[in-house]
Amino acid sequence: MMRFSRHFVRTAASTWRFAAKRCALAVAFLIVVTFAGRNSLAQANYQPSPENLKARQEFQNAKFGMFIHWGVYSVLGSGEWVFHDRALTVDEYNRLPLFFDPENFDAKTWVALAKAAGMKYITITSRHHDGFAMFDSKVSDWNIVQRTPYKKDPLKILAEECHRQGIKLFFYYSQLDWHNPNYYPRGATSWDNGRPNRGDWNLYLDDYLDGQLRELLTNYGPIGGIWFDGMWDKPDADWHLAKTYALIHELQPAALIIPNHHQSPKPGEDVQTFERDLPGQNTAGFNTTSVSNQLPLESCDTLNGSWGFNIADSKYKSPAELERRLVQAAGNNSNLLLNIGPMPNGEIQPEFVTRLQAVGEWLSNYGDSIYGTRGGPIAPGEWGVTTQKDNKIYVHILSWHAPLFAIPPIANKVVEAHSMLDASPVEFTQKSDGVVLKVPLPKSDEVDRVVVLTLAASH
Ligand code: FHN
Repeated sequence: MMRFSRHFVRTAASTWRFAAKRCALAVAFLIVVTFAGRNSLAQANYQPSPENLKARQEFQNAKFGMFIHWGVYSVLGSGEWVFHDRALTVDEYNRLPLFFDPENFDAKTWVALAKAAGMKYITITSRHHDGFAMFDSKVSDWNIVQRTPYKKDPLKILAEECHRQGIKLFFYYSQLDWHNPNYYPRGATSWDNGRPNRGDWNLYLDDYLDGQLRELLTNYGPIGGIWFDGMWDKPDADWHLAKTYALIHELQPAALIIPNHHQSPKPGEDVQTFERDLPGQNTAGFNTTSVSNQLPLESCDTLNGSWGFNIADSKYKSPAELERRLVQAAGNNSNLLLNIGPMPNGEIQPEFVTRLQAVGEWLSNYGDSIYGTRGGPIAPGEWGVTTQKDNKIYVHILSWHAPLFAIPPIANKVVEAHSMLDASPVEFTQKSDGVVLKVPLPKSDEVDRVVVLTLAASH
């Protein structure tokens, strides 16, 4: 038998040890991936392109967007979950497109309203959970051009108008599908709606879903991004995210992937969004509380209580409440994506129009304290929030009743302070333990008393 030198034995042993360790690591890694959900890796090693990073900055600067939930479900005026809530069958729901003919849909009016509200981008439902494509899809005839008397592609019209008016357009796309038989195995929200008890999940993802995403990212010009929703219906399923995310980043590198999966961000994603909650909060009960410090943040909410048109929902938020949410979002370094549900004829109900115009009026005076800012430097509180941009800090006093207001220390020297409402000077003292402001008394309808602090140039 061959004799091996001690040195050889030692190195062989360490090589074996090393190989064994590597193996163990690989196995551990595989186990983690498997059990942590096949999606956790998503687009591993994703390096956002320079265009994507630039788009993220522009997204963060935009701060305020219009969310639009519009589809054949709007006909029934009971919100976008009516298919599910009434446990309709596919055959029954298939009649709905026959009644969808939005003769008053006018993209100019919609985009002009978003601009009048001070919104910088629009995110519209290209397809919601009913799987109905609100665009001209060659992947399936379950779409607005082939199944409705309208026979036109409103997303094409809207995209052209957005490009014309300089508003970015994002497409909401539901991964959940209550209509497609290949959305199988079914998920947590399914009911027996007549679909066969079998289906091809890979076909659904690779041909149907990716096929339609390719259409949305090819046929409508530059798109701001894709806003995914519905993965929470099957959180542990393999959604082929790596392939889908790579497809989007390949077709439009600047397009942002914004997943509303209520989980912490995965590689390949470009924005973290929260539903009905500010980042880190979870009053809605399904939001993750882990907040990325890398990705731009967004918080979406409804103007009344519904996403899709709901004829019985008059729980409208007041302009003051909407302005407060926008300020609180900005103070938490987040955008606000505010939703409207247009009516089935394509008109936007006046209660939405007047409130959006009022917010736009407010932004025409206070926009500088929102657009292009980042949250901080002072942490948000019951009293309000701060936003910052260049050598300015905007102290947004939302609820404070005493004449003096103290904030924690600020790194830079404050050289001037004034009220944003009327530029009147605000007295202040700055010491090592903080800054004290002699806050102006609130005007009756003043939602947000903004004190602007100008900082000395940092050397
Ligand atoms: O089920 C959807 C709902 O219809 C709506 O689209 C919201 C918007 O963020 N997201 C889901 C609920 O989490």
